[in-house]
Amino acid sequence: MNIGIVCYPTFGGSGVIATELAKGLANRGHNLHILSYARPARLDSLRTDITFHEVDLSSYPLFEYPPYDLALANVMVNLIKFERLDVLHVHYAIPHATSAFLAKQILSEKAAGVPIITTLHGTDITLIGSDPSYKEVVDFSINQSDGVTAVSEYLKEETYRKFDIRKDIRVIPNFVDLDRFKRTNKNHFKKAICPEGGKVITHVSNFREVKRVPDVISVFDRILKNGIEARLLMVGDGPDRQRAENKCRDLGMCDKVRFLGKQEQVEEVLSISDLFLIPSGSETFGLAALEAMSCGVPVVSSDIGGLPEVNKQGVTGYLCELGDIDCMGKRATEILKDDELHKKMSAAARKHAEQFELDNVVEIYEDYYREIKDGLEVTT
Ligand code: GMT
Repeated sequence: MNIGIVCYPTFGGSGVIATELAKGLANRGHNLHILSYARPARLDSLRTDITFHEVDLSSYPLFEYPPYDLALANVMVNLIKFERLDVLHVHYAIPHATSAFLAKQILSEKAAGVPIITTLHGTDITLIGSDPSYKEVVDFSINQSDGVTAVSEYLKEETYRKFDIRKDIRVIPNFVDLDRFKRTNKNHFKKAICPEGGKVITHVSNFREVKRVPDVISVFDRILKNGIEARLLMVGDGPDRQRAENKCRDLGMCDKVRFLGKQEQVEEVLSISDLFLIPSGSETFGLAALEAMSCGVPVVSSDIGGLPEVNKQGVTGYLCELGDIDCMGKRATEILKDDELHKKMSAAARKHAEQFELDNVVEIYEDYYREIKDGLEVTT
């Protein structure tokens, strides 16, 4: 099939999933086109079966905000027309599902057999998508998609609760490349981080407010106060980085915290990690937690959204109520102090991650494309 995939190019989860899906589909013999305003972070190698199409935003004096959704629809029209796409799969509803609807309207019967599949990822539903300034358009665009998927049961239910959706939403969970995200020997790196030994605790995110990065620092502070010799690695960057840095200065523990910024090889950092912290205020799935688990790292998380579908209470780690720093600090300490428990949780984390194996999920998407396409051909 000729498949178009639309995504944000950022380090965030939806861009990662879209890009890894494109690579997985290409490995299965399909021809892929990725559309975005910049080359996605995980589209790192040159391949003849994946073409990247950068959506170009021409500036014009009247445009304070150049209309990205129109430029994107224009690229979609050209791809459907000239590359003869069989499927157009958009990740994150805003504005991708709306641009896809517009492209189909423009092409009319020329796009009749090309299904638009929308994958809902997170804040496109839970935060910004349900904001009154976008809600009506998001609702309409989801209902106009030929197929709709959500990355967790939680997100499916939230979508029905927040919008007036008349479509069947299929849950297709996020996935992980088990070969890439596995524990490997990085002792030299561990020694550089903890020359005198000790535990390594890691957090990976885009440092937006929903990630509650200052909570990570507070939990780490509890771990230190509980007498554990440890270092905290903060991977990623974003608006709350400064707040987090200020917090470690206030707590006088900057020497134990390393802000590593955005990293391509997260699996190397995870390979030396003993615990992963994800205290988010909103999380429809928590791909970063799954990647950590795949590297055998137990997780302490908040118990909100889709996190309980990924992190299993008492098995792969622990879940605490949102903002409950005491609980998170206590649970983290429990795991770090008890080698037997740590070993058990580490093995269980990897085992649970195996249920989200990349190839299996890519095949589920492939079948879903065929199902929706066949359905369209019957009705047209
Ligand atoms: O919705 C967002 O905030 C952005 C999105 C992203 O691009 O990172 O994150 C969401 O999608 C990820 C991939 O499906 C999920 O793993 C994240 O849990 C989800 N983020 C939130 O719900 C905050």
